Amino acid sequence: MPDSPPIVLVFAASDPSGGAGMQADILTLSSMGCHPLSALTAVTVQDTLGVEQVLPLDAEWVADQARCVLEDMPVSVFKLGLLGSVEVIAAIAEVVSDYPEVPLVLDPVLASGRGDELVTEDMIAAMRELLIPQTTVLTPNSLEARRLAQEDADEGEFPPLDDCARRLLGMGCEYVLITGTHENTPEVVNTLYAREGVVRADAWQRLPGGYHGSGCTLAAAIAATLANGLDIGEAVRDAQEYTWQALRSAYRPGMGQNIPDRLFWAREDEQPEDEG
Ligand code: PXL
Repeated sequence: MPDSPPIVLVFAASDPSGGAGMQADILTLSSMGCHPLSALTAVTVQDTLGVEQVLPLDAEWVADQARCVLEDMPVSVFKLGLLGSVEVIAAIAEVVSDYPEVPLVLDPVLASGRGDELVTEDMIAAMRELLIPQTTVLTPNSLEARRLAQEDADEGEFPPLDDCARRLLGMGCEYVLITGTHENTPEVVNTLYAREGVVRADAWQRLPGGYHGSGCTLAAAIAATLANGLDIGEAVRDAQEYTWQALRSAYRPGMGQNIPDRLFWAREDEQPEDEG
């Protein structure tokens, strides 16, 4: 029997549109050669146009899903997406604290790409206090980085992104990758920070249109490259390359946003006009 591929345990919410959330993570991890385990945190009702409802699961059920598979299989990396409630955040924080040697990728999902709010202020506080200190790589977009870093809402102006990264590292994570899709720059610049400063900054051609699930794809891809044994710099670079290719090959199955094609490489032969 062949060896098992590296195993990644995902905590995320279901997205029935297949664009973001658990479905995006499972597709990405499988496409990148990992075996995904899934602990569902919430159920959403949404399509490619927007999120209509979010129902968090009972926190004990989330912890039980994770503990059951963790006792059966060796997990190489944890990946966290939309978490649904303060109670779920606390339950996950407790589970992962029993595995301090397992790298943890935290995608701090605060709102959907289309602007639907997906967290409360209490959930942001719980993420800062309970999860960021256990995080290996935090993957906020620039909007999320500013919100997470600004603990005092009365502070007024948002701090510059370098400052946000320093503050987030000060909360206890090892690395922060701030993505630049929402910044007003000709190219998208994603910057990886450690306590010593900038580890790398990568510029990508800005692709037209809106994508549903691009952040999930990138964070899951980082979980996959880490699980495949790459060091942090290479892991973040390869994950960005994969994500950019998936976005470039995106399709529009409904009336709303484009969905990244996480299996772009398997379809390359079907598109002879695409140089790929
Ligand atoms: O893209 C962030 C995200 C993550 N997880 C779920 C989502 C979304 C955005 O809509 O619905 C379940």
